[in-house]
Amino acid sequence: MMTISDLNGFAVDLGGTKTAAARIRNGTIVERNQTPTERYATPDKQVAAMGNLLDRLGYQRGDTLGVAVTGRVDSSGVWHAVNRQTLAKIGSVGIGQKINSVIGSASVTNDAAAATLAEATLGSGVGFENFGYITVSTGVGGGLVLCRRLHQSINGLAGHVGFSSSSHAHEMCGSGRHGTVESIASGNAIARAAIKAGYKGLDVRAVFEQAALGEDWAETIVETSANAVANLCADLATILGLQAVALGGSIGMATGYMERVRAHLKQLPNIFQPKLVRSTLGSDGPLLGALLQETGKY
Ligand code: BMX
Repeated sequence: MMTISDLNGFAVDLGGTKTAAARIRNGTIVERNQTPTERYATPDKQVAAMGNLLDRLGYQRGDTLGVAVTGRVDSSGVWHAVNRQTLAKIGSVGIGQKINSVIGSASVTNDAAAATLAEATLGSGVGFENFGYITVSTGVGGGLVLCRRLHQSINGLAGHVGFSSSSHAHEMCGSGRHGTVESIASGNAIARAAIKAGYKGLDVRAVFEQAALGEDWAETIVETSANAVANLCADLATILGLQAVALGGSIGMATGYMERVRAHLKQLPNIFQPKLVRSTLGSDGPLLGALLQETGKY
């Protein structure tokens, strides 16, 4: 596997649940810290939280910095929530400019796109010409490498695979689209389904524990999520000819989840089954990818 020995600098990953920052030396995260992401914080507050994390790592204006965020970032650097329930207050802001004026110069990219770039360069996607990455986390995000290049679009939506539709989903998604994969398979969806099943106050981890103990209601929720993600993998393989799909995110990497996805994929004809692999970079992926994007080393 390739390592990037001269990848040095700082990175931030603002996800739906936590915001992490890291100091990276020779392509390795040597120090990191994190704080919960405030769902209702304004962009100014989100940038201030990034700045605090970076200060603690010794970042100084002028140091190399890459930033990954949940939500789409369009080609003019404007940040939008696709799912407005995940980040309620960000509206449409020039996030690069804001970071530049408060912290320092940085490129800003979608978190899942950054993770895809990192996996394709340093991790589970190395060697594949057409590769997809899916993170099953607070939301369901993703990225696509086509002909060895990260596929991007002017509106920043390319790769947002969680907003494609699923035959398993029957509710309105926070994106405004009915029946998306995210609305049935994500961490937020699993927590909502547990409440609907009468188990208020259980977090996603607890739902997985109950499923592992053989509780039917929890088993159904986790299985439905895995089935929706398996069919998403098959759809991506069908439309784009992906050779492999990597699963990441706290749910995607939870014990037994990938095996469940694989079991559903195996029910399909071979041609619709991409190779399913586990993310090798895990939560380091968005951080490494953000810095790769900033330095152009990919
Ligand atoms: C959502 C979307 C994506 C993001 C994905 C995973 C928003 C706010 N986010 O699909 O941009 O990549 O979630 O993000 O619309 P996470 O928050 O689960 O890390």
